[in-house]
Amino acid sequence: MDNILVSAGQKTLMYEVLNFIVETVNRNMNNPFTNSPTKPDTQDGRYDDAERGLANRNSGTLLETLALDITPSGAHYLLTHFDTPILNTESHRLRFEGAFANPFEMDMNQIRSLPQIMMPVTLECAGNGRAGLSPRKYSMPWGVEAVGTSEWIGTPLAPLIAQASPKADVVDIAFTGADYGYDNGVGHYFGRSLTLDQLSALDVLLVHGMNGQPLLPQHGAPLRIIVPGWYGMASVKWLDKIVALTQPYDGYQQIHTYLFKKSAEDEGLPVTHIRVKSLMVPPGVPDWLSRERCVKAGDVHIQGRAWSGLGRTITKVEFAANGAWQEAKLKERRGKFAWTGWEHTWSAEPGKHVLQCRATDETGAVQPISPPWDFSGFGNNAVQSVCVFVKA
Ligand SMILES: Nc1nc2c(c(=O)[nH]1)N[C@H]1C(S)=C(S)[C@@H](COP(=O)(O)O)O[C@H]1N2
Ligand SMILES: [Mo]
Repeated sequence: MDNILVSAGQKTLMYEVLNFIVETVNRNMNNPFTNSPTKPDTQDGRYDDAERGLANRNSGTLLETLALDITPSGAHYLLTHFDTPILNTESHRLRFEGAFANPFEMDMNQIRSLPQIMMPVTLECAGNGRAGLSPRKYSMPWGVEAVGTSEWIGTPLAPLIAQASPKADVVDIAFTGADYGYDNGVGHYFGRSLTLDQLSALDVLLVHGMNGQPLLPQHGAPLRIIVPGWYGMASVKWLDKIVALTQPYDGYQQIHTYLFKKSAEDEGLPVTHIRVKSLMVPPGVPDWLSRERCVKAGDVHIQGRAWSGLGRTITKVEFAANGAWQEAKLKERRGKFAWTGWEHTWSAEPGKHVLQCRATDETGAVQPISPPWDFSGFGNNAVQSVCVFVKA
């Protein structure tokens, strides 16, 4: 380009154009999904093929298992953003790296030889209830069923962090999984972080087992964390790295998603602990296609579960048929981070009825009747409504 016919100004412009082309090509090479950079508009109650595919992969729990304290493993809800990585338990390593004074790695035998505990913890997806919002966000279309309780088996994380010894200027500890994929054109391993203060306030568990069995592949085998009392996104599956950071963690799942926002422009507040909530086992029997329910008139035993974040106790559950609230009976909970069973006897009279339940926790927080607004549909803890037809 050292041609006398091209002026210095033209030369700069040509370089700028060339640079622009190179940058665009690079960006697009890093993002193979340029055809769908933004999510399509949604219509309430309608799901497209991609969402139906997501719903098929990320199954919800069966509401009838709410009759049990512990959700049978195969019926625990699933939320996996990308594909389930098939990892080799024998060769799997957990690495403590970054700004630790004593970085180290461990294999699964070493992890299993540490002091073992079993902790019943209720896990709920932050997007549970998203389909109940209007307008709803294009995403995993959860009804009410993204919740479950397992007896997680593992070892407390705190002593291992202490052993690795975060340096004085550490601000965040990041947890990274082995699953890689794209969201909005950004390729990343699923990862989340907690501050040192959060870690010392939470009973985080390094988990390799669930309900007396090794973790199932879809629940994070061979290793995950469980962050009790927080929505599920914090409980990173397929864990292979714990990194001490001297700058705030900027992983995609930490800074671009899991924010309570009023609108797209809103800066947002991080989603953290679970909001107070309850569900009932829909009584009676369903119709195969419509899922409408039919109950016989007379005394009907109603049961369900109620839970809240951070180990808060449930102080009250109320049950209503057609808006007439009555206090239900609470059962003992299995542990600080497990849901509380409740039951009630309903005298069912012939006709159509709407049944509802709502919980209150020790802070006085109570479930709202209509969904709290959130742009992404996070944290919907509105009361569940079940329609039943009572036959004489
Ligand atoms: N590595 C990894 N961890 C993850 C996820 C994921 O997609 N990848 N999903 C998170 C979300 S959003 C939830 S709600 C829980 C669900 O855990 P489960 O599938 O075992 O029920 O896992 C969390 N941990
Ligand atoms: Mo989730």
